[in-house]
Amino acid sequence: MEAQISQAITSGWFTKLQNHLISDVIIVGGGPSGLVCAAELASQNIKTTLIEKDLAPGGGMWGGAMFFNQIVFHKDALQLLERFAISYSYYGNDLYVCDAVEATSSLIYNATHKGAGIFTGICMEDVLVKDNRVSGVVINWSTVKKDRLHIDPLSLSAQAILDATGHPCEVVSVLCRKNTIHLNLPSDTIPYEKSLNAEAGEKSCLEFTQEVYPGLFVSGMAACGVSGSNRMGPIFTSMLLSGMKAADLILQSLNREN
Ligand code: 48H
Repeated sequence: MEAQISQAITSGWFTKLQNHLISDVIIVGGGPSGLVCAAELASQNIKTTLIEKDLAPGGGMWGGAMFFNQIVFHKDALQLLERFAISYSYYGNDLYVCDAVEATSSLIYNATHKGAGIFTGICMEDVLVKDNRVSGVVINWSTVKKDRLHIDPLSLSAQAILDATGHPCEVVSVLCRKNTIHLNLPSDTIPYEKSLNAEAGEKSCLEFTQEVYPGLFVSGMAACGVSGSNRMGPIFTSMLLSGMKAADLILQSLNREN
């Protein structure tokens, strides 16, 4: 019995990994923007892999603000709340409030249920760059990185990569640090986000959700970081909309390539 339990776990996990060694899209980071993008792409039968360094996806969504686990959205997010079956109540001034646990778990459920392959406890440590295009990510166990063990990584390939790593914009950072490249942005160095301004931050997050280098897209707070935009504080409208915009842009680029 015990051996069979272990065999079921290991064979299931390795089958999943082998099935995702080559994908259409790799999303790095399982916060709200990455999860929305994963759910949308997977629902359109795009082979989607999501890498999350923590034990559970959800990123900054579980904690609301200062552990008060409520999530605030502007009315622009209502269509997506309905689509992902997230309950909400009206607060006033076009703002709506949701339970963070329900909202986060609904996004995770939608992404997995539509068929995205989510790998947790694994982090992106580098990118694959071929012919002036990002064509994959280099991965390792998060514990290996945390303990600074000298263990070589594996890599995953895809036609498009999304940096959904939030504030540190880790994929774009490593690309810029290790390569002399020109980003599709005003500056080739990453300015990182500016101080809090809710309206400006929400607007520019959506505006700068884009392809920043061939094969590499940004969403959510990573879009603010690479463009030097304001942070918006604990309001999540643009995170959901940015995930949808990233999915649309990636679909267009896959259609162009194929
Ligand atoms: C694998 C990684 C790696 C790596 C990081 O921060 P997130 O929630 O991302 P977004 O952009 O979808 O949402 C941002 C939102 O949560 C937020 O922080 C807001 C609105 N802040 C406003 C403000 O003013 O502060 O999630 C990113 C995810 C996390 O789960 C990380 O663990 C993960 O990415 N991640 N996964 N490899 N190298 N780096």
